[in-house]
Amino acid sequence: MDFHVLTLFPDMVRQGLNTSIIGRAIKDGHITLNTVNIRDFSINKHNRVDDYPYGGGAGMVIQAEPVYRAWESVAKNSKAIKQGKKPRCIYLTPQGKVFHQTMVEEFAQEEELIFLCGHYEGIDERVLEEVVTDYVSIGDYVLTGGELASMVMIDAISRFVPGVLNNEESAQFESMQDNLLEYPHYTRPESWHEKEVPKVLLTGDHNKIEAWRWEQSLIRTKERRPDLLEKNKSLKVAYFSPTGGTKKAAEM
Ligand code: 6GU
Repeated sequence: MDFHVLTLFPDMVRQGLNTSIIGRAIKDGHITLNTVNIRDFSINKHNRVDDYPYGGGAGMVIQAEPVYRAWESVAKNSKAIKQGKKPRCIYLTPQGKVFHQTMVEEFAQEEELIFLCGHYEGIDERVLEEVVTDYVSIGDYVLTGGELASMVMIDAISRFVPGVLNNEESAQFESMQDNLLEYPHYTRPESWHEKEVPKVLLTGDHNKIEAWRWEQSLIRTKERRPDLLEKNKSLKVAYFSPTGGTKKAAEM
């Protein structure tokens, strides 16, 4: 998977993704990360890329042409363009569709994604109309720019790229898969601050342990994210217990 990020702050994106699992995935070649500095495509002798908004008001607006040229520098080499299609280009904005796990898996099917990060008051609407295919928000709050949001998306999408997670990391997949939260985890010591590890986890009975974890997932979801169960209710989702029973979201 090839990620391209069009941004005024390429260092922020590179440094943020250079560490841990995603850093390893880049080093191992499972994903590529190409940051493009929009400022390198300035059409102004002082290297400016923003200007005052028509109609007045606070803040500055990023001009269409530098963004277009930055996009073009990536798009012209994309597989999509060679096939006569528009490359998938995601504009990070609180006005977008709210990002969730289903979108993660959908984007993970692409060979190449372009992320466009805005700053200041925004980007001239006309270039957005020409290059953007998807408007995405990472939640209902406002960030100072799209960089952190693009990093969030790249992290979540990369987990679905073959080779990025090792076996142990992949085993951690169940959470969110069925719109359920993960069960609680414990490691040594058996007793800590007079709190004991749940006895069932010490039995070595894997059926019992799986059943307990499944139940904990349901309880935890009901307590912390009842909205997820509500969503499943309307989707008529049934949970299949590892020991053969089922529970419908509607019965929770
Ligand atoms: Cl994607 N961008 C910005 N600038 N702010 C946000 C956001 C994105 N998602 C939530 N807030």
